[in-house]
Amino acid sequence: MKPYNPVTLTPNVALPAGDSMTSWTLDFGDNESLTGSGPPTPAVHIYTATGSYQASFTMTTALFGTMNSKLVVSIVPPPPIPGDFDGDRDVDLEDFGRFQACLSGYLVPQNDPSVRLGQARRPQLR
Ligand SMILES: [Ca+2]
Repeated sequence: MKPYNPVTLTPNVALPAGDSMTSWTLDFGDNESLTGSGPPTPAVHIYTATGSYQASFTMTTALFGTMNSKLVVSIVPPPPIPGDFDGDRDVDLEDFGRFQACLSGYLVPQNDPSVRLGQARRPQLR
């Protein structure tokens, strides 16, 4: 299945003159995080499930010590893709097979190998 939710989190930090960042941690809220020192850069992250995640950014500066900022990240299901009949986020030969089976009917033998892929997952007739 193709990933559908890459999220870019960009810590926006403006320190007063004379201060500098000594370390930072970007916690994505799903047990994964990034750490670094110096100015943070935008981080791209992929969440593996839909839901709400409490992300946080913690930084330590020379003058102010440790500070923390939180953000709720909501991952919602993506819109359906036209032609993706098996819901795996792409349109390929399996989808074509399902389409062909619907077009001709389940009882019509299909000789094209791509069509057989779709037929293998068709519901059983009772
Ligand atoms: Ca598909």
